Amino acid sequence: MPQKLVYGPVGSDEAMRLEESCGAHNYHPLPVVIARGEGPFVWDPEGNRYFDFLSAYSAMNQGHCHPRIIEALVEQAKQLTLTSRAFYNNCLGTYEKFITEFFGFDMVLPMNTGVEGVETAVKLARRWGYDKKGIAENQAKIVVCENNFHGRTITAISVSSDPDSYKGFGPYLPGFIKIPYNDADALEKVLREQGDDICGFLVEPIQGEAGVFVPDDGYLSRCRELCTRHNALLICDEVQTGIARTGRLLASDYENVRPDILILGKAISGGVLPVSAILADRDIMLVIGPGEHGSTFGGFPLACAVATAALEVVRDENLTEKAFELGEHLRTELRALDHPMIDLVRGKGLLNAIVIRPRDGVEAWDVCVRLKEKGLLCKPTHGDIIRLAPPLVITREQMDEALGIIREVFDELR
Ligand code: IF1
Repeated sequence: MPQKLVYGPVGSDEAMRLEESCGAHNYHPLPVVIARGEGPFVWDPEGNRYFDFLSAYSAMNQGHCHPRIIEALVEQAKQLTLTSRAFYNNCLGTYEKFITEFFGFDMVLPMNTGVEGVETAVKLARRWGYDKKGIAENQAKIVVCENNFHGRTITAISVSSDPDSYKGFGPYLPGFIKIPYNDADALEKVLREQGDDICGFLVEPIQGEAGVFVPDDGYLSRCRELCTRHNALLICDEVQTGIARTGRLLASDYENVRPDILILGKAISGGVLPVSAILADRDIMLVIGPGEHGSTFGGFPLACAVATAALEVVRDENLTEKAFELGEHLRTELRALDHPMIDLVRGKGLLNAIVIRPRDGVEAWDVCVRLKEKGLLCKPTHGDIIRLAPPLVITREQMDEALGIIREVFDELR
């Protein structure tokens, strides 16, 4: 009898074995397999429940399988999924009106992944530099920050300072100038010296991959002033920090900063589909004309339906205010642990990190494994940092239960 191959769900051991043998080894996941999700929880195939304190790197701000978003997905899927942009469709314009009003910009350019948003912003800024600022052909420069994370394409790794990201993938893209993060004086210096050729400054309002590094108060607003003064575009990568995650709709709202180009991704779809976008006003956005940029899927009808529902959930469930309040609560309680292995706790809203002081060979990874065993999932970064970023729909009671798990694990490590 020939064996019948059936695609379908498998148990944890088999799932891990299959990924190991058939999938590229470009990730090193925590040894847990997720089979189902709802709100702030996920379950493995064996039925164990976990708090999801990673939220797919902040893509699941609205929680797993939010019924309103899933309903929008299913209803739209029955009507129309993709047209390409060769034709109009009856979803895109409605979505574009909605999202531009939601974030207060004239226009949107829809893409799919976060890094495509970054690519798009880089192209738009360069084109603006040539067409509007009068930079000589091929001379445009974009200023970026050390320890950034903007994704995995050649552009993004060309500006990375992490050898894991860029080493062995050269040659790299020219046209970038790297300065220290959280250093407005460095920005001022480079703008003074080379400002005529600088079309933009690309920055994360909080650096996620760097370990939830929160810059000093006033940093972003000074960057805003400097960009305005030197006629360079302020480009904020809010792929991770945007959409209520940090306790404001955008992290740049903390300083009342409005970027010239805003990059969004991840939670714009509530983690349901890859949806990203850049937003800008007309005078900037319209420097790109027909045929000069695009994507087969960018702004596809499913994405329009899902992203609209996902943003409505953020608004209607007051996720911004919830993230702010629960974030304060989380940090207060974590600091109160006063644990010898906790060097510091930092973050804004529900984008947080514990910096671990490794002890007796116990590192951040081991802490995450112990948390997993007690029912809470999170991911270490840089060996000594644990990111805590639950879905924003988590209730205060659920947060306290999760804090109980964290407390238990650290108590065992005293
Ligand atoms: C991975 C980190 C998070 C981002 C910012 C653009 C992108 C990202 C500010 C690209 C993506 C990710 C991707 C994920 C790990 C991750 C991450 F650990 F690297 F820093 F979120 F915390 N701008 N961030 O954070 O978006 O193209 O992936 O949709 O596995 O690489 P993308």
